Amino acid sequence: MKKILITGALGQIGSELTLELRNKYGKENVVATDIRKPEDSIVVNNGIFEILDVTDANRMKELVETYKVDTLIHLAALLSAVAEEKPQLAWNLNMGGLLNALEIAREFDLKFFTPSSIGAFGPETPKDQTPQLTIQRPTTMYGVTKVSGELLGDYYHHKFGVDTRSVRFPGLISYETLPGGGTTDYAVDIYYEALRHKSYTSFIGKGTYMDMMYMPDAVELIIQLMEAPSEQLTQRNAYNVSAMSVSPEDFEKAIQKHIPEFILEYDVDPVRQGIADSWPNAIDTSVAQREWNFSPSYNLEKMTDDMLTQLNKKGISENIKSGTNQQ
Ligand code: AKB
Repeated sequence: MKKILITGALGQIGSELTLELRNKYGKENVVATDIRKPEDSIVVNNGIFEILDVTDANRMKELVETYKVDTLIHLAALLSAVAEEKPQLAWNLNMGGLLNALEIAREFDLKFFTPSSIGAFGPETPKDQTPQLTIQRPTTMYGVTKVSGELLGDYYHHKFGVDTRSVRFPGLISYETLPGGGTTDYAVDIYYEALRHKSYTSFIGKGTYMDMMYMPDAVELIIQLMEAPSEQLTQRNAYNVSAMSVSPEDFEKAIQKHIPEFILEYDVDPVRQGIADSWPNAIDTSVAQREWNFSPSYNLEKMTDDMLTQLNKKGISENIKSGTNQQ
């Protein structure tokens, strides 16, 4: 990876990955792109930033040529809950953007990363220790686009020799950028609300287990996978990755160790609960461990400790006292 272009750089993953890549590979070697350009964003202001709508193949190609890019990290996509509200838009954006990106990776011989998700599994998939290779019959449009994306990754690798790499991300938890429109978003909201109000009403029901990961591990693993020798990688569609399998009451207990008064209540959203019920409880990550040494460092306790510390530093709890809200 010498010159990297990132799409969706202002999203939940992109905003942290971009900064880490700039640190590691040099500001002049990372081109961040997104469909919007907010003036107060650190991603926009501390390095190269270009506007890019990923459905515009000509503009994507122009940027790849202008900056002499050798690696494309394609993150722009709609998440599960919003994709379920707008399935046609989700198909057009998730698949249209991906196909443009893969075509450009083929034409310019780029190394390529795009994330898949635990959303690529469905109700017929084994729920526990979900294998790397298993039934993938998702019942959401998000899942349909993720399975199609995985198949395209395989296809472009085998047919055209593109160096495609991907992982099936679980719910990602971070204190920097909020996720937008996902089923696992409750796992981020719960920390903000614990600090603001010492209570949270979960839209995901008690006893619902889903895989999760703290963002520093997610950023690290993308770099690790992209740096892994090509010949070691057997799964060009996407690797299972996860750091923990967690239910709302597990978060409750972990937060109560820091904020004993914290109360968790439930007001289940049937749409997002339906999506969560169709996903695995806990996936098996042994193939990623074996092939490129995937090894996350944050468990629930360590993540909770860091999340609350970092959010406190951002002044989230002080906002309760002052009555202002900077989020
Ligand atoms: C979502 O909830 O849609 C995402 C995901 C698991 O892919 N966080």
